[in-house]
Amino acid sequence: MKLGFGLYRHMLNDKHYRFAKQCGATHIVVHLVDYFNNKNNNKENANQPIGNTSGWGFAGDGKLWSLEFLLDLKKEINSYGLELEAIENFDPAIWHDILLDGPKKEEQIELVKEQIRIVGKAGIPVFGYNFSLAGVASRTIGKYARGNAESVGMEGSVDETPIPNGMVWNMVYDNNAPEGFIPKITHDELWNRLQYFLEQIIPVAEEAGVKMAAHPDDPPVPYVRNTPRLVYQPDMYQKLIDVKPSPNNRLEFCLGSIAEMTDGEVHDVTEQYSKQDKIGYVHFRNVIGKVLNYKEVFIDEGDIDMIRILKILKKNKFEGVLIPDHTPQMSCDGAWYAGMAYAMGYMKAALASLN
Ligand SMILES: [Mn+2]
Repeated sequence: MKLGFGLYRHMLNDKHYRFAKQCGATHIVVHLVDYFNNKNNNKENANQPIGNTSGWGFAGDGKLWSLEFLLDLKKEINSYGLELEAIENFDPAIWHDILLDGPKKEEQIELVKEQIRIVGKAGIPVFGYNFSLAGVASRTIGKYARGNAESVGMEGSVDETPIPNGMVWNMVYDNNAPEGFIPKITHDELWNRLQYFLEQIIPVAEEAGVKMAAHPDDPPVPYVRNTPRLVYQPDMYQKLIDVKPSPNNRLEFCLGSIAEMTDGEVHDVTEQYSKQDKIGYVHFRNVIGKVLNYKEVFIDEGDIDMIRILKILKKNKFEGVLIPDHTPQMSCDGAWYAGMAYAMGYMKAALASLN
Protein backbone atom coordinates (compact mmCIF):
# COMPACT_ATOMS: atom_id res chain seq x y z
CA MET A 1 0.00 0.00 0.00
CA LYS A 2 1.11 3.51 -0.79
CA LEU A 3 0.25 6.88 0.72
CA GLY A 4 -0.77 9.91 -1.25
CA PHE A 5 -2.57 13.22 -1.22
CA GLY A 6 -5.41 14.38 -3.44
CA LEU A 7 -4.65 17.90 -4.64
CA TYR A 8 -7.21 20.27 -6.13
CA ARG A 9 -6.31 22.11 -9.31
CA HIS A 10 -5.27 25.33 -7.59
CA MET A 11 -2.90 23.28 -5.41
CA LEU A 12 -0.86 21.80 -8.25
CA ASN A 13 2.26 23.80 -7.47
CA ASP A 14 5.60 23.83 -5.70
CA LYS A 15 4.17 24.61 -2.26
CA HIS A 16 1.79 21.66 -2.25
CA TYR A 17 4.17 19.15 -3.81
CA ARG A 18 6.70 20.03 -1.13
CA PHE A 19 4.03 19.79 1.58
CA ALA A 20 3.07 16.33 0.31
CA LYS A 21 6.67 15.18 0.22
CA GLN A 22 7.37 16.63 3.67
CA CYS A 23 4.43 14.68 5.11
CA GLY A 24 5.90 11.46 3.78
CA ALA A 25 3.48 10.92 0.90
CA THR A 26 4.82 9.19 -2.20
CA HIS A 27 1.88 9.59 -4.60
CA ILE A 28 -0.41 12.34 -5.85
CA VAL A 29 -4.00 12.17 -7.08
CA VAL A 30 -4.81 15.28 -9.10
CA HIS A 31 -8.08 17.07 -9.66
CA LEU A 32 -7.87 18.87 -12.99
CA VAL A 33 -11.40 20.27 -12.90
CA ASP A 34 -11.47 23.60 -11.06
CA TYR A 35 -14.44 23.33 -8.67
CA PHE A 36 -13.65 26.60 -7.01
CA ASN A 37 -14.28 29.12 -9.74
CA ASN A 38 -17.60 30.20 -8.20
CA LYS A 39 -17.36 32.60 -5.26
CA ASN A 40 -19.75 30.36 -3.29
CA ASN A 41 -16.90 27.93 -2.91
CA ASN A 42 -14.23 29.48 -0.78
CA LYS A 43 -10.91 28.22 -2.00
CA GLU A 44 -8.98 29.60 0.96
CA ASN A 45 -10.95 27.96 3.74
CA ALA A 46 -12.90 25.08 2.28
CA ASN A 47 -11.17 21.76 2.56
CA GLN A 48 -13.45 20.41 -0.12
CA PRO A 49 -16.03 21.82 -2.49
CA ILE A 50 -19.44 22.09 -0.83
CA GLY A 51 -22.50 21.33 -2.91
CA ASN A 52 -24.87 24.23 -3.34
CA THR A 53 -27.68 25.06 -5.69
CA SER A 54 -25.73 27.65 -7.66
CA GLY A 55 -23.02 25.11 -8.36
CA TRP A 56 -19.35 24.81 -7.72
CA GLY A 57 -18.54 26.77 -10.80
CA PHE A 58 -18.18 26.52 -14.53
CA ALA A 59 -17.17 23.48 -16.48
CA GLY A 60 -14.12 23.73 -18.73
CA ASP A 61 -14.01 24.65 -22.42
CA GLY A 62 -14.52 21.10 -23.64
CA LYS A 63 -10.91 20.63 -24.70
CA LEU A 64 -9.21 17.44 -23.57
CA TRP A 65 -6.24 17.44 -21.21
CA SER A 66 -3.50 16.96 -23.78
CA LEU A 67 -0.66 14.46 -23.69
CA GLU A 68 1.82 17.32 -23.52
CA PHE A 69 0.01 18.88 -20.55
CA LEU A 70 -0.19 15.57 -18.67
CA LEU A 71 3.45 14.67 -19.38
CA ASP A 72 4.56 18.09 -18.12
CA LEU A 73 2.43 17.67 -15.01
CA LYS A 74 3.84 14.21 -14.39
CA LYS A 75 7.39 15.41 -14.92
CA GLU A 76 6.86 18.26 -12.48
CA ILE A 77 5.41 15.92 -9.83
CA ASN A 78 8.25 13.43 -10.40
CA SER A 79 10.77 16.22 -9.89
CA TYR A 80 9.62 16.39 -6.24
CA GLY A 81 10.20 12.66 -5.81
CA LEU A 82 6.48 11.94 -6.10
CA GLU A 83 4.44 9.75 -8.47
CA LEU A 84 1.29 10.79 -10.32
CA GLU A 85 -1.12 7.98 -9.46
CA ALA A 86 -4.51 9.15 -10.64
CA ILE A 87 -6.70 11.84 -12.09
CA GLU A 88 -9.90 12.33 -10.12
CA ASN A 89 -13.05 13.30 -12.06
CA PHE A 90 -13.97 14.13 -15.63
CA ASP A 91 -14.74 17.67 -16.61
CA PRO A 92 -18.53 17.93 -17.02
CA ALA A 93 -17.84 19.80 -20.26
CA ILE A 94 -16.81 16.55 -21.94
CA TRP A 95 -19.40 14.18 -20.51
CA HIS A 96 -22.57 16.08 -19.50
CA ASP A 97 -24.64 14.42 -22.18
CA ILE A 98 -23.36 10.97 -21.19
CA LEU A 99 -24.73 11.62 -17.70
CA LEU A 100 -27.89 13.26 -19.03
CA ASP A 101 -28.43 11.10 -22.15
CA GLY A 102 -28.39 14.29 -24.18
CA PRO A 103 -27.92 14.95 -27.90
CA LYS A 104 -24.10 15.10 -27.71
CA LYS A 105 -23.81 11.70 -26.04
CA GLU A 106 -22.16 9.88 -28.98
CA GLU A 107 -19.77 12.74 -29.64
CA GLN A 108 -18.83 12.94 -25.97
CA ILE A 109 -18.27 9.21 -25.55
CA GLU A 110 -15.58 9.56 -28.26
CA LEU A 111 -14.06 12.48 -26.33
CA VAL A 112 -14.00 10.44 -23.13
CA LYS A 113 -12.40 7.50 -24.93
CA GLU A 114 -9.74 9.78 -26.36
CA GLN A 115 -9.13 11.29 -22.91
CA ILE A 116 -8.59 7.81 -21.47
CA ARG A 117 -6.17 6.93 -24.29
CA ILE A 118 -4.19 10.11 -23.60
CA VAL A 119 -4.08 9.37 -19.86
CA GLY A 120 -2.79 5.87 -20.67
CA LYS A 121 -0.11 7.27 -22.97
CA ALA A 122 0.98 9.62 -20.21
CA GLY A 123 1.46 6.57 -17.98
CA ILE A 124 -1.10 7.61 -15.37
CA PRO A 125 -2.51 4.32 -14.03
CA VAL A 126 -5.90 5.28 -12.55
CA PHE A 127 -8.84 7.50 -13.50
CA GLY A 128 -11.42 8.24 -10.81
CA TYR A 129 -14.94 9.35 -11.70
CA ASN A 130 -18.33 9.94 -10.10
CA PHE A 131 -21.30 8.95 -12.24
CA SER A 132 -23.77 11.36 -10.70
CA LEU A 133 -26.24 13.98 -11.91
CA ALA A 134 -26.46 16.00 -8.71
CA GLY A 135 -22.94 15.39 -7.43
CA VAL A 136 -22.38 16.56 -3.89
CA ALA A 137 -25.48 18.23 -2.41
CA SER A 138 -27.38 18.29 0.90
CA ARG A 139 -24.32 18.58 3.06
CA THR A 140 -24.01 21.08 5.89
CA ILE A 141 -21.00 22.67 7.54
CA GLY A 142 -20.59 22.75 11.31
CA LYS A 143 -18.28 22.32 14.25
CA TYR A 144 -18.74 18.58 14.01
CA ALA A 145 -15.32 17.16 14.81
CA ARG A 146 -13.32 16.90 18.02
CA GLY A 147 -12.46 20.24 19.63
CA ASN A 148 -15.19 21.96 17.59
CA ALA A 149 -13.23 21.55 14.38
CA GLU A 150 -15.24 22.61 11.36
CA SER A 151 -16.17 19.88 8.92
CA VAL A 152 -19.11 18.74 6.83
CA GLY A 153 -22.02 16.45 7.49
CA MET A 154 -25.72 16.04 7.04
CA GLU A 155 -28.41 17.14 9.44
CA GLY A 156 -31.53 15.19 8.58
CA SER A 157 -32.63 16.73 5.32
CA VAL A 158 -32.04 16.20 1.64
CA ASP A 159 -31.70 19.02 -0.87
CA GLU A 160 -34.73 18.70 -3.14
CA THR A 161 -34.19 21.75 -5.33
CA PRO A 162 -34.33 20.58 -8.95
CA ILE A 163 -31.26 20.98 -11.15
CA PRO A 164 -31.59 23.74 -13.75
CA ASN A 165 -30.94 22.99 -17.41
CA GLY A 166 -27.33 23.57 -18.35
CA MET A 167 -26.02 22.18 -15.08
CA VAL A 168 -24.87 18.74 -14.03
CA TRP A 169 -22.69 17.40 -11.20
CA ASN A 170 -22.71 20.82 -9.56
CA MET A 171 -21.18 22.61 -12.50
CA VAL A 172 -22.65 24.82 -15.19
CA TYR A 173 -21.77 23.62 -18.69
CA ASP A 174 -24.19 25.82 -20.65
CA ASN A 175 -24.96 29.37 -19.56
CA ASN A 176 -27.55 29.80 -22.29
CA ALA A 177 -29.60 26.69 -21.60
CA PRO A 178 -33.38 27.17 -21.89
CA GLU A 179 -35.34 27.83 -18.70
CA GLY A 180 -36.44 24.76 -16.80
CA PHE A 181 -35.03 21.78 -15.01
CA ILE A 182 -33.49 18.48 -15.98
CA PRO A 183 -36.19 15.81 -16.28
CA LYS A 184 -36.78 13.34 -13.48
CA ILE A 185 -35.59 9.80 -14.30
CA THR A 186 -35.70 6.41 -12.59
CA HIS A 187 -32.86 4.47 -11.00
CA ASP A 188 -33.14 1.96 -13.88
CA GLU A 189 -32.62 4.70 -16.43
CA LEU A 190 -29.51 5.92 -14.57
CA TRP A 191 -28.15 2.35 -14.53
CA ASN A 192 -28.80 2.07 -18.27
CA ARG A 193 -26.73 5.20 -18.79
CA LEU A 194 -23.90 3.80 -16.67
CA GLN A 195 -24.02 0.48 -18.50
CA TYR A 196 -23.69 2.23 -21.86
CA PHE A 197 -20.79 4.26 -20.50
CA LEU A 198 -18.91 1.22 -19.11
CA GLU A 199 -19.51 -0.92 -22.19
CA GLN A 200 -18.05 1.83 -24.33
CA ILE A 201 -15.10 2.92 -22.24
CA ILE A 202 -13.87 -0.16 -20.37
CA PRO A 203 -12.44 -1.85 -23.50
CA VAL A 204 -10.60 1.40 -24.25
CA ALA A 205 -9.33 1.59 -20.66
CA GLU A 206 -8.11 -2.02 -20.93
CA GLU A 207 -6.18 -1.22 -24.07
CA ALA A 208 -4.80 2.02 -22.62
CA GLY A 209 -3.76 0.39 -19.34
CA VAL A 210 -5.94 2.71 -17.26
CA LYS A 211 -8.00 1.52 -14.29
CA MET A 212 -11.33 3.30 -14.06
CA ALA A 213 -12.39 3.87 -10.44
CA ALA A 214 -15.97 4.80 -9.47
CA HIS A 215 -16.70 6.96 -6.43
CA PRO A 216 -19.94 6.19 -4.54
CA ASP A 217 -22.57 8.88 -4.00
CA ASP A 218 -21.75 11.63 -1.53
CA PRO A 219 -23.98 11.74 0.39
CA PRO A 220 -25.33 8.23 -0.20
CA VAL A 221 -29.10 8.69 -0.33
CA PRO A 222 -31.56 7.37 -2.98
CA TYR A 223 -32.45 10.77 -4.44
CA VAL A 224 -30.82 14.19 -4.29
CA ARG A 225 -32.13 17.29 -6.06
CA ASN A 226 -34.87 15.24 -7.71
CA THR A 227 -32.35 12.87 -9.33
CA PRO A 228 -31.66 9.20 -8.55
CA ARG A 229 -28.30 8.16 -7.12
CA LEU A 230 -26.29 5.24 -8.47
CA VAL A 231 -24.21 3.80 -5.59
CA TYR A 232 -25.89 4.66 -2.29
CA GLN A 233 -25.71 1.20 -0.66
CA PRO A 234 -22.68 -1.12 -0.55
CA ASP A 235 -24.21 -3.83 -2.80
CA MET A 236 -24.65 -1.31 -5.61
CA TYR A 237 -20.88 -1.36 -5.97
CA GLN A 238 -21.13 -5.09 -6.78
CA LYS A 239 -23.74 -4.30 -9.39
CA LEU A 240 -21.42 -1.70 -10.95
CA ILE A 241 -18.59 -4.22 -11.15
CA ASP A 242 -20.84 -6.94 -12.55
CA VAL A 243 -22.32 -4.70 -15.24
CA LYS A 244 -18.97 -4.84 -17.04
CA PRO A 245 -16.53 -7.32 -15.48
CA SER A 246 -12.94 -6.26 -16.09
CA PRO A 247 -9.75 -5.72 -14.09
CA ASN A 248 -10.03 -2.12 -15.33
CA ASN A 249 -13.53 -1.60 -13.91
CA ARG A 250 -12.76 -0.61 -10.34
CA LEU A 251 -13.82 1.46 -7.37
CA GLU A 252 -12.69 4.76 -5.94
CA PHE A 253 -13.31 3.29 -2.54
CA CYS A 254 -14.49 6.08 -0.26
CA LEU A 255 -14.57 4.71 3.29
CA GLY A 256 -16.49 7.74 4.53
CA SER A 257 -19.29 7.49 2.00
CA ILE A 258 -19.53 3.72 2.52
CA ALA A 259 -19.72 4.08 6.30
CA GLU A 260 -22.49 6.67 5.83
CA MET A 261 -24.65 4.11 3.95
CA THR A 262 -27.58 2.65 5.89
CA ASP A 263 -26.98 -0.96 4.74
CA GLY A 264 -23.90 -3.07 5.31
CA GLU A 265 -20.89 -2.68 7.53
CA VAL A 266 -17.83 -0.82 6.30
CA HIS A 267 -15.23 -3.39 7.41
CA ASP A 268 -17.18 -6.24 5.76
CA VAL A 269 -17.60 -4.14 2.63
CA THR A 270 -13.86 -3.47 2.52
CA GLU A 271 -13.27 -7.23 2.76
CA GLN A 272 -15.81 -7.90 -0.01
CA TYR A 273 -14.24 -5.58 -2.57
CA SER A 274 -10.56 -5.85 -1.68
CA LYS A 275 -10.83 -9.63 -1.83
CA GLN A 276 -12.04 -9.30 -5.42
CA ASP A 277 -9.18 -6.90 -6.17
CA LYS A 278 -11.67 -4.27 -7.31
CA ILE A 279 -10.31 -1.24 -5.48
CA GLY A 280 -8.59 1.38 -7.63
CA TYR A 281 -7.63 3.65 -4.75
CA VAL A 282 -8.95 4.49 -1.31
CA HIS A 283 -10.39 7.67 0.17
CA PHE A 284 -9.20 7.11 3.71
CA ARG A 285 -11.41 9.16 6.03
CA ASN A 286 -13.66 8.67 9.03
CA VAL A 287 -17.22 9.64 10.00
CA ILE A 288 -19.68 9.38 12.86
CA GLY A 289 -23.23 8.35 11.96
CA LYS A 290 -25.05 7.47 8.77
CA VAL A 291 -27.30 9.34 6.39
CA LEU A 292 -29.32 11.43 7.07
CA ASN A 293 -27.30 12.29 10.16
CA TYR A 294 -23.56 11.99 9.98
CA LYS A 295 -20.47 14.08 10.59
CA GLU A 296 -17.05 13.92 8.99
CA VAL A 297 -14.50 13.70 11.80
CA PHE A 298 -10.80 13.21 12.44
CA ILE A 299 -9.32 9.96 11.24
CA ASP A 300 -9.13 8.43 14.73
CA GLU A 301 -12.46 9.53 16.22
CA GLY A 302 -15.10 8.04 13.94
CA ASP A 303 -17.09 4.84 13.60
CA ILE A 304 -14.52 3.19 11.31
CA ASP A 305 -11.64 1.23 12.82
CA MET A 306 -9.01 2.53 10.42
CA ILE A 307 -6.35 0.09 11.63
CA ARG A 308 -8.71 -2.82 11.01
CA ILE A 309 -9.33 -1.47 7.50
CA LEU A 310 -5.58 -1.41 6.84
CA LYS A 311 -5.27 -4.99 8.08
CA ILE A 312 -8.05 -6.11 5.73
CA LEU A 313 -6.46 -4.30 2.77
CA LYS A 314 -3.07 -5.81 3.60
CA LYS A 315 -4.49 -9.32 3.97
CA ASN A 316 -6.09 -8.99 0.54
CA LYS A 317 -2.87 -7.64 -0.97
CA PHE A 318 -4.19 -4.22 -1.94
CA GLU A 319 -1.28 -2.42 -3.57
CA GLY A 320 -2.84 0.88 -4.55
CA VAL A 321 -2.83 4.31 -2.96
CA LEU A 322 -4.64 5.63 0.10
CA ILE A 323 -5.38 9.36 0.29
CA PRO A 324 -6.95 11.21 3.24
CA ASP A 325 -9.78 12.60 1.03
CA HIS A 326 -11.11 15.35 3.33
CA THR A 327 -10.34 16.17 6.93
CA PRO A 328 -11.83 18.60 9.46
CA GLN A 329 -10.25 22.06 9.54
CA MET A 330 -7.85 22.53 12.44
CA SER A 331 -7.74 25.76 14.47
CA CYS A 332 -4.64 27.39 13.11
CA ASP A 333 -3.56 29.45 10.12
CA GLY A 334 -3.13 26.43 7.88
CA ALA A 335 -6.42 24.67 8.66
CA TRP A 336 -6.31 22.36 5.64
CA TYR A 337 -2.60 21.67 5.98
CA ALA A 338 -2.75 20.77 9.66
CA GLY A 339 -5.71 18.44 9.09
CA MET A 340 -3.98 16.72 6.20
CA ALA A 341 -0.62 16.43 7.95
CA TYR A 342 -2.35 14.96 11.00
CA ALA A 343 -4.16 12.36 8.88
CA MET A 344 -1.01 11.46 6.94
CA GLY A 345 1.07 11.09 10.11
CA TYR A 346 -1.54 8.74 11.52
CA MET A 347 -1.68 6.71 8.29
CA LYS A 348 2.07 6.48 8.04
CA ALA A 349 2.49 5.29 11.62
CA ALA A 350 -0.38 2.82 11.29
CA LEU A 351 1.11 1.33 8.12
CA ALA A 352 4.57 1.16 9.64
CA SER A 353 3.26 -0.74 12.67
CA LEU A 354 1.48 -3.19 10.35
CA ASN A 355 4.57 -3.82 8.31
MN1 LIG B 1 -14.55 10.41 -1.17
